[in-house]
Amino acid sequence: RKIVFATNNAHKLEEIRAILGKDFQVLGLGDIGCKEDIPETADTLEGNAEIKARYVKEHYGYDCFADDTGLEVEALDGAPGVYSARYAGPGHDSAANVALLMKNLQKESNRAARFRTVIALVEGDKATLVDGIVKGRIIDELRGDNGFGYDPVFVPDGYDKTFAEMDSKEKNSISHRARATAKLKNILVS
Ligand code: ITT
Repeated sequence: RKIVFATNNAHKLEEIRAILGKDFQVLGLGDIGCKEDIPETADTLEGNAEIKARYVKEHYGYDCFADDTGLEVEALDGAPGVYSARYAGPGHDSAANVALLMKNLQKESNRAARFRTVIALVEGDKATLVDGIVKGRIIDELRGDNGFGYDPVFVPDGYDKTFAEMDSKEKNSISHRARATAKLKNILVS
């Protein structure tokens, strides 16, 4: 089955393709000729995921799903959360976001955090939302070269290594995105 995933993030696309498996042909925004940035104007993951998916349906006509993901840090009252992609400000990359997070947690002993992914599936004019959470902690150094974004500083509960120290198969078996995608898959096959 063919389905469009409304993302500009190549890492997310790769992860979702691996998690959904070979029964699905997942097209990215580039594959449908969508080159513009979709404005993410909501202040919740749910809102932004739905905006992205509905935008594609409206402008390109495809049933589609979108992922909005945030890192929620307890000691920072849930920040960076929905603002995870632009924590260090517009135009800054992931390295700057991670550096700012390290700085803001420097003297903090409570390192608890969680990743949360919300996926919005738009079929016709109906939107369905599912989410996936993985709990863990933020360490005070960067470890590992795999993954992307905040992966080098996030250690999931029950593990001693960061997501960036895991191979993609291991991350994709326990991650926030894997959990949300499992729920998506159930909907798509039912
Ligand atoms: P799209 O909106 O095009 O899907 P994006 O990268 O802008 O891509 P988000 O708005 O969901 O995605 O931003 C999420 C931020 O959190 C972004 O900075 C990512 O680097 C980071 N992030 C998302 N998923 C992650 C993961 O599995 N591991 C580590 N960091 C992640």
